Amino acid sequence: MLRKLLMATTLCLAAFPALALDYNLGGIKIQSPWSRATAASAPSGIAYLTIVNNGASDRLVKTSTDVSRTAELHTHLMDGQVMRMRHVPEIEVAGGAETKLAPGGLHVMLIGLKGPLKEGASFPLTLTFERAGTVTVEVQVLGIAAKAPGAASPAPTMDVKHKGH
Ligand SMILES: [Cu+2]
Repeated sequence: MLRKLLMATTLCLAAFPALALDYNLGGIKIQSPWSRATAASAPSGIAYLTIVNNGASDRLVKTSTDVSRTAELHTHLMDGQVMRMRHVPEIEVAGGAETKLAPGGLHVMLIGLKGPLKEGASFPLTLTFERAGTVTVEVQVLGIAAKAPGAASPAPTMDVKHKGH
């Protein structure tokens, strides 16, 4: 029974494709840049993306955007029982590997938002790699509680189906 339910959930998720917005920069591919909507008074926002590097090892050294004063590279570290964010000067992007900027880990911190990020909107984010150079991607703003692109808001029909279990 549980197995069936899990399978149904998997199928539902598969029916909602991730935002198919990829950007190529030499051997580097940037997949599905996304962000969360922010409350009106929020001083900062967060952006996530996946970097697939099919070329030589590289480093993400700088990010910038016009929606906030600065865009810093951050990571999360456990400090005892407390999860803290910490600024990192660069992010290693190993060759032949995938580097994820995702909730709970590496992310781009948008500090000093010039206005709230609104669900459904998008904004440009410029990424500079030490070797590959610079690429500007369009970041999709998802819901305020989104955990990943494509899994953000299950369609109502899915809930109806699951009520049968
Ligand atoms: Cu942060």
